[in-house]
Amino acid sequence: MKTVTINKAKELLLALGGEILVLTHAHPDGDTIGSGVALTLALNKLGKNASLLLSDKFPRRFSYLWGKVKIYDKVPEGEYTVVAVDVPSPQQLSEETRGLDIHLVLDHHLQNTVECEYKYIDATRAAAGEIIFRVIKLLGVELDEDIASALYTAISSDSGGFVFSSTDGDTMRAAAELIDTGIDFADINRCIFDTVSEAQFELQKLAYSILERHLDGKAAILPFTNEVLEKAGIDQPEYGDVAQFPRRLEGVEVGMTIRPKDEWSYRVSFRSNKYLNVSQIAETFGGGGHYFAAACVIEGTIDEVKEKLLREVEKYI
Ligand SMILES: [Mn+2]
Repeated sequence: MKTVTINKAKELLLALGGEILVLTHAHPDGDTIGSGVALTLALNKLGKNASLLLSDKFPRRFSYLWGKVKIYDKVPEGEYTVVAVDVPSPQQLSEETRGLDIHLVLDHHLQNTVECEYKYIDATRAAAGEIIFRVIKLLGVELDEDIASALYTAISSDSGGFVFSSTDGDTMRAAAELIDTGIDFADINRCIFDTVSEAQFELQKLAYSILERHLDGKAAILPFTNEVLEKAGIDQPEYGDVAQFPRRLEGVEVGMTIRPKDEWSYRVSFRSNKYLNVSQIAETFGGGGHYFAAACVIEGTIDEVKEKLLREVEKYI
């Protein structure tokens, strides 16, 4: 693996021939989908044969980006080059996409453990979308409304609507340029932050009733298990941004949302408020992320998972 500059990343993209697959992460958010769609559109504008490859289902809330590019939900047959966007670790890929040879990774996560030939990381950026914004400008591709909508989705999503501390002047300048193309950014923000599906609404109701506080109220846990979901009559849970909930409670520094992955393990999403580096905690369990938002997978029963989490969090809180 070779770490490269953004200029070298641009050169690598320009040199690509044949079919290109732009790979997004599992449990996709606006950043990976928006970055993926924007880069795919830009490569197509350069006359290249690029498509989006999903590691998971395309989220309905971003349906306004659907159909802008060719999308694969399964790894296609044949020869292709893979470029991954916003993918921090192999854990964030599907079983199928984890097996791919990745040519280039473009990402903004503090720790990136994806195996690949070349990697460009800028962890100072609030969103992978900011990196793709810069790459697209270096490629000399004009920002049209489709590219701008996708990039705005990416940047607004990961900066929490430009309110997280990761937001800086560059984030706002990129957003300003995107807004100037004439996109309906208010509607995009509504789709990202204000609209919940009925399934999400049901899950949110459940969330408020199962929230637990630990460690003198500084840690909060949302323990979704198959039993809890079943009892609430939820068979296809849509989690949406429920991971943001526990940290909103006064006095809570870290919120941990636990949900079933398979029979033996749980997926954990961390969100912290002021000082706890949850990326470091997620890493001890083989995951990763950012200072204030991270994720990992932990094996065990729900009680074992909670105990492992609290034992680790207690060291820093
Ligand atoms: Mn991201």
